[in-house]
Amino acid sequence: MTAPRTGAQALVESLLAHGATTGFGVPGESYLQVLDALGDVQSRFHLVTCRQEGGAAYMAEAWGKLTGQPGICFVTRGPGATNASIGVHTALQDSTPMILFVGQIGRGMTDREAFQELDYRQMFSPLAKWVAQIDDAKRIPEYVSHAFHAATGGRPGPVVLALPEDMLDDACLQAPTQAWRRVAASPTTSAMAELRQRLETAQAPLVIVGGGGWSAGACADLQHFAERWQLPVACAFRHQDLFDNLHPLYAGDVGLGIRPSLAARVREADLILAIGPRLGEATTSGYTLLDIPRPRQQLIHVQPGPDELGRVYAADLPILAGMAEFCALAAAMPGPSSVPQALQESAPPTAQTNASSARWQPSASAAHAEWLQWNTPPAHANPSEPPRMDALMGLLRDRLPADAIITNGAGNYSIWVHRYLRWRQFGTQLGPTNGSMGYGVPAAIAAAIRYPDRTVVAFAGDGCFLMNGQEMATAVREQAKIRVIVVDNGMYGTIRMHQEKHFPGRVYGSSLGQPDFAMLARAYGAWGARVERGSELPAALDALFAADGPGLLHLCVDAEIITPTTTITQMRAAAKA
Ligand SMILES: Cc1ncc(C[n+]2csc(CCOP(=O)(O)OP(=O)(O)O)c2C)c(N)n1
Ligand SMILES: [Mg+2]
Repeated sequence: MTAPRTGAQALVESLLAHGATTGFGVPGESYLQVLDALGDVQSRFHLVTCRQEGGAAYMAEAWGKLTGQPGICFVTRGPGATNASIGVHTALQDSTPMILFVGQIGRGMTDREAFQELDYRQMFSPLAKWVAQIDDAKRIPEYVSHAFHAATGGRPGPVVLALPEDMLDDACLQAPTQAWRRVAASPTTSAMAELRQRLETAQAPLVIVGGGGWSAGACADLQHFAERWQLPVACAFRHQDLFDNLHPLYAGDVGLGIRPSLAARVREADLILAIGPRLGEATTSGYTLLDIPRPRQQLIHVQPGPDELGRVYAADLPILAGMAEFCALAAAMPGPSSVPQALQESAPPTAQTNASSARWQPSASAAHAEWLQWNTPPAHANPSEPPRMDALMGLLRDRLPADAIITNGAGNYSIWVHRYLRWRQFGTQLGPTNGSMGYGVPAAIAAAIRYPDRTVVAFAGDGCFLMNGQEMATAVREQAKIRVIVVDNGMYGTIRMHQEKHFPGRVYGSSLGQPDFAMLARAYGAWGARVERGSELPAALDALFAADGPGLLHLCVDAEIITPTTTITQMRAAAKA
């Protein structure tokens, strides 16, 4: 028992006890007491006041993705909770630990459709790992501990906790619990033995990494394991920071618009070791790379939670394990034993490779060479043309430090980002695998608050930017040094692309106007400039990176160039043919 305090004070005390230092939110009269209690601990907990709950929830999600600690978000009842739901869906599909606290109507008014009343259990049950309401202030320490463990344990994900406003005034004498501890399964000895034996006999294995719950240590172990066996490693959609892209074993990313030669490698592999990814629609080219339910390739599927194992794919070897736990054992596992003389003669082992891995080492090197070529932006002779995304990527990757954090939302502009940038270390890519627009700017703000000394670049389309561009005001207030690049083609380009494929020439509902994004940035108090010619790009980037606070480049690109490989005219002609 501790000194008497209100439920709101006990809640804040519990957050501190679990190590939370930062939260994102939009205030509401439903949780004034929590705001008041947070005001008392300002030096220990930073509350970032946002402009829309969608932005706040994305920031909390990005915080969770970056740190592995649950991202904390506070919103008010009905209208606030519904706005925040986009971030909860992102956390669900991206396996990100997050806790959304929602102010709720008083307990005595339930089921009257009181002002802004919403049944959170019903609304969030398909979106969150766990949804609950704290009806008894004495149980706050129990619920908060449960929330941290539910958000982080097994497959990480979002938790929603409703806080009836009158409960927040009740007394709570119960002390907070000790800080949460990560709970993860370890692979069994027999599973690791079987993995080793399957690798020994494989002819063309491929590792695909992805999903949530990774850490820098897990990535380092993954690299040791891959090196010992000379395994080619591909990264799942928007998980390109799990393996050093310049490592000779890096094969590329298995995402939307996959490199055709990598798609062929996935199809032709005889063993897929999927460490973490669910192998969802974006990672399997619309469920075409692996047969369902029984892939043609042997499948070893490692998942942090039991639900995905055997759900879509009948794996030959399902392994329930945390990423760190699996990679630690994989790194410690002895390398390949020698193989029959005949095989050694066809591919003699080198100093770096050992016998059985030598079988596929040339193929791993070829995959990396293919990727390097795919990743090289083409040269363009005429810089007086509108700025080109491939040229921008070429310039950017020369100047970005290895620890720069890159964010984006959804849109065709992201295809160039994913194709031409290079990720060198864990925790440098924040992209929504649920393809949610409007993510780039808020995610960048969270990243810049967490790592004020690192370079943070947010990419947004003209459509994407205006879904959460209002958070530029938050960036300015927080002095979050984000570098935003708005790729303006005057349209919802992805939708236009699909229209041209399915209804060539019939464009409806996908065109946008062209606001002055640079002026808009300046209106928020940020630095802003407009780029209309490719030749202006180098100086514009210099100025963007030199800006004191948040900055924005408004890039007026040629709408014709709809992907790195095709134009609208070509696409329309192909669809009509
Ligand atoms: C929140 C949300 N709404 C709608 C969509 C559907 N959608 C996917 S991409 C896209 C267009 C993106 O436009 P923009 O940001 O301008 O990028 P562009 O494709 O033009 O490069 C839309 C509307 C989505 N993914 N997310
Ligand atoms: Mg656009």
